[in-house]
Amino acid sequence: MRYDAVIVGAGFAGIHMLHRLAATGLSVRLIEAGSDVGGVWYWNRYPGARCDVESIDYQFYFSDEILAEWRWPERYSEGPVIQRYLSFVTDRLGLRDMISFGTRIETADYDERSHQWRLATDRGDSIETRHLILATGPLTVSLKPEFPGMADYKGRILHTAHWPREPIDFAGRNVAVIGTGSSGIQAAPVIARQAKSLTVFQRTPAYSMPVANRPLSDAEIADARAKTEEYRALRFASPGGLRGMGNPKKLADDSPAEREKQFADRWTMGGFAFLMSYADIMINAEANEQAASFVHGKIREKVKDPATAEKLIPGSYPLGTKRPCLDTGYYEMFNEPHVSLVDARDAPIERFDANGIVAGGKSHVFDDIVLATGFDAMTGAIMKIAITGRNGEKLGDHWADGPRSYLGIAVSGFPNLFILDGPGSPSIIVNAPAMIETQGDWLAQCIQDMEANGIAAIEADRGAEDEWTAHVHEVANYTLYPRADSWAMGANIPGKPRGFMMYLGGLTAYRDKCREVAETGYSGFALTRAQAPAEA
Ligand code: NA7
Repeated sequence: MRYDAVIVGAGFAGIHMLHRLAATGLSVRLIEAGSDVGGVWYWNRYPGARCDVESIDYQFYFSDEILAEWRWPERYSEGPVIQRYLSFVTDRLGLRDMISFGTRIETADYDERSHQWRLATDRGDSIETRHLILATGPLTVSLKPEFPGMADYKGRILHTAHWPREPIDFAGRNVAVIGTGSSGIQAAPVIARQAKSLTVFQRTPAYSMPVANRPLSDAEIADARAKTEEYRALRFASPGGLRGMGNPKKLADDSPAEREKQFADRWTMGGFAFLMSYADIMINAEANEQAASFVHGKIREKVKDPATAEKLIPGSYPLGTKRPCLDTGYYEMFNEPHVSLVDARDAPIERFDANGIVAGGKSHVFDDIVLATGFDAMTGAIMKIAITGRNGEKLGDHWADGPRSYLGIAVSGFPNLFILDGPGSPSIIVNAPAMIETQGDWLAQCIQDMEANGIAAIEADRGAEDEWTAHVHEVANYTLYPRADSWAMGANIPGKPRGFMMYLGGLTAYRDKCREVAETGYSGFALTRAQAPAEA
């Protein structure tokens, strides 16, 4: 099989890229491991899975038709609704026949002479393609810790990132949830409503803010549709890829009373509005501490047992430096008599046994254990493919000290390999669909320019890669983000190189940089002309 371009992964990035490239008339194939589109929303089917970006923002804006035809039921969408949306988009754009489901790319080798990538799939197929586009997602490869004795456990073990397709009934069961990131915090209150008992095992307390979800009225939908042009412009002009929400003021601009009101109003608005109470919360430790202290107060207000409340209060890292969670009734759940918290600070998980978990010397009996333990984020899915570039260089070796890229899209030594939503890009630190449209539009234009100008290969210069990678780290070090042991720092995976993996300069600056690179004839890239056919 031979294509002009192969895309790997049928989430937002892959579907948008497929649409853009199919429209150019190139032959394109999308390869997807799952049985349907959706990406992270296909795999993460755990109860309570919900997007933490508002539905009106978390969608494509490139098609007026799709915007007019799809109606979001809620302010924050449930996972299955987003999966259905992507399925709708795929069919509406006539893309489904261009997707091979149930297939994984295992190896990718670049042939310098022909400028082709040779791919091998887990089905034994060989594919040749000029352009290889990885839309494999930042949160794809799950992290499943190996606790001693895990194999002896007789009950059911579930992972939030690989939830079974059939409904799971927790009625009458004693359930454990390990992990208090977004997945654990969303799943636990839903499980608690069914289960006989729920025990949450917490290693690091999270900051969680109320999502304030609600149905969207017809009037709100009509209003959003009428403002399509305005919203489209706003999201691309905002650092976060959103319609707004940011307060341009710094904390010091307001009096203590004004700050308290600002925090309270934004807490009530719900979602990430609170995190954007002041422009300097993520760069100024004092502003951050004041916002954090407001959240601590809220936790103490919500959780009736003071000892439990103190355990739930985070203190070891600044607010927002681990992605904050948005919840519906997470803290309140601990007021229920059948819900308890085991804090690893005084009772770390020692092992599993046949009946459950031993923590802090105490045995806990469970029918089900839910692992909400996260992902090998940003690089995990890319590293699952054995990628060999020019001169036999392995991507794993090139990234041995951490991911390096030019614009988060291209890697030196790996011509015509493109990464979407990956390390070195703003990725999911900004609104993902806005970011994905930015990169997909840029890359579709780049490939069209290559076609039009007889360019067979494009490759990031080592110098441009060095500079961009240094810039990504420099911007991160200006912020408070590196102060947390987060997945974005690679800190949740033992032995993974440490460094903040997303570009924190904002979507607007990133768009400007990508545009400038294209307008200057793809500066920072080496372009190789296709060889003229030999004369007869
Ligand atoms: P996260 O945010 O990485 O959360 C994983 C949680 O699991 C976190 O509380 C971890 O504690 C905990 N964890 C991981 N390994 C262990 C072990 N071995 N023992 C105990 N606890 C453990 O993943 P999510 O799936 O919740 O969310 C990922 C992103 O999806 C999220 O940021 C949003 O962007 C959407 P730790 O904090 O490492 O101490």
